[in-house]
Amino acid sequence: MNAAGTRMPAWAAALTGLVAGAVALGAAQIIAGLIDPGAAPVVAVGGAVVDATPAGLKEWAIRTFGSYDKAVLLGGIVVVLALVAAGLGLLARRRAAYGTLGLAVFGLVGAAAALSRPDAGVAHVLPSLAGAAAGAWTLSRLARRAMDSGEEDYVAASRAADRERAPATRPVSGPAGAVVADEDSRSTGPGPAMPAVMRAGAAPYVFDRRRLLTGAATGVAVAGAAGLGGWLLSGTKDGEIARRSVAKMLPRAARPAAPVPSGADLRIPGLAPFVTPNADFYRVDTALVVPSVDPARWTLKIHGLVDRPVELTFADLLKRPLMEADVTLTCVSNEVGGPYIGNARWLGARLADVLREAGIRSEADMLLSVSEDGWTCGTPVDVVMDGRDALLAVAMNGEVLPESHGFPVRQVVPGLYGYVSATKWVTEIRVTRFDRDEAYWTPRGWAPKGPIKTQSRIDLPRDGDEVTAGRTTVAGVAWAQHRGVDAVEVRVDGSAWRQARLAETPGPDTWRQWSLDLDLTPGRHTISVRATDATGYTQTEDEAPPAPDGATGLHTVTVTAR
Ligand SMILES: Nc1nc2c(c(=O)[nH]1)N[C@H]1C(S)=C(S)[C@@H](COP(=O)(O)O)O[C@H]1N2
Ligand SMILES: [Mo]
Repeated sequence: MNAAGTRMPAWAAALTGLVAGAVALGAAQIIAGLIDPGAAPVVAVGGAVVDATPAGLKEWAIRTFGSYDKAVLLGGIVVVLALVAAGLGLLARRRAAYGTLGLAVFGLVGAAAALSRPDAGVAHVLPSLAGAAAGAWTLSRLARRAMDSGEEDYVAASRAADRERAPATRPVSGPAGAVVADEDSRSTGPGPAMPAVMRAGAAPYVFDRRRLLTGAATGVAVAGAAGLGGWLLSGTKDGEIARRSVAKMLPRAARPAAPVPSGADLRIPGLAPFVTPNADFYRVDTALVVPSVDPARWTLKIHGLVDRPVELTFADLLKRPLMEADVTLTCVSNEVGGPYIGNARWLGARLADVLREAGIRSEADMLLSVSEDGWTCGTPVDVVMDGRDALLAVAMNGEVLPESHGFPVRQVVPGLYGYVSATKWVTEIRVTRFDRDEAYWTPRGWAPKGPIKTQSRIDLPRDGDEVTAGRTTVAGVAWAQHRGVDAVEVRVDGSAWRQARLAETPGPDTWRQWSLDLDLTPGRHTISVRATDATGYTQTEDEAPPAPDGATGLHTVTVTAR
């Protein structure tokens, strides 16, 4: 039959594939919105990619794209999908079955990725499978719409020819429904005349650009509406409502922290403020979609090597005496001089007390905490039990935890990098042993244990800045959580180290601001900083990359004085 007609042009075939792909994703999104946003195929595949990505590449991504790494990954997946969808459209032009087959393969890949996610249920295959079905239907429908008009033309033309001989009324569409124009009926507006390729005995296939484009536009609109619907359904608003209701329930601290000493913040423009506002707080996690946890249904199970397993509700947690603590979080993947550090005042229940009630067995040395989305974190038991302010935190800087920072409950343990201590959306703590269990990052090239290394950073001037010759202020932050910073020194052009002025701190668990006024002669200068912690240890000049257990080396900036 095809031999009788024209073939769809390649661009048109690619377009049918693209639109089918968009409809597939839109359909998947709306169903995922009903089930779980994490089951959306792009998110599920992205999550699988994140988990499978070697540590080095992930580090590179975080370094290169910063907080945008997730957007870049999702964007990359969408671009790949678009290319494949266009390719499927081209294949389907040869044989319709190829398109269906390709979409089916896609549906299965998405479903497998969704099932592989740690928090998956069987229902998580639905978005991908339904999306693939919707995509396949759209693809064949669009192809027919663009190409089978020739047959109608042929029929219509022969009828018209008949009518010419015996004139009859034209079909009219109307409310009575007697003759309703087919939704697929030919457009009548200006446009290319249909080349009715008619050969004896065969219904010709004719490519109709207009019909393809209107069909494609409908498909794109449907896909967009479905995608938007899915996004609205996926509970972004529910999360805000839940946060607001929790804000009303939050009790005052039974043990409030003393106000932050006024001398903790030197208030130098360009210097990181002592308290990092929540909106500016760095975010690092593997979650492509922020887990949305309903506090009314949240529980924390503590089990494993304990005498009495416990399960706490959110109300149980709030009934406990809550305490405040100023703690600076740091990410192990932070480069020397990097931005993945922030300081906040946390409100929460003392983790050690909760664990003591469960009765930790003596052979246990690891707390394997698990988040809503299945991420895991291994924290040494002795660190949590040694009296430091390790918390199950519910508030950050006087606000309910933001969703991206772990709402409704996260761990905070002073002195340990976030990947081994700061579980967000925490729902479970398995008391276990390091020789029995492994947390998420361990098989991915990061050390099982991660105490924070003594470090310092120059915030101003910034690398590459031009400064006026003469008096210049250098300032920054230094940290050695739970040991405390005792000294910060600055070196210009390899001369002798000079003591910087230290700001006050509320305790050893936060970073400490420092500053020093320098006299710079005109020309290029290299400025380095180093910190000494309260154990007397001075940070090493030896350079090490972030993996496996934190970067070392001195932060150095080069400036030009004029
Ligand atoms: N559930 C979950 N919690 C997590 C992570 C994660 O990937 N998932 N990342 C950890 C890491 S590596 C760090 S550095 C801190 C960062 O906390 P923040 O995003 O609130 O700054 O969260 C920790 N908690
Ligand atoms: Mo981290």
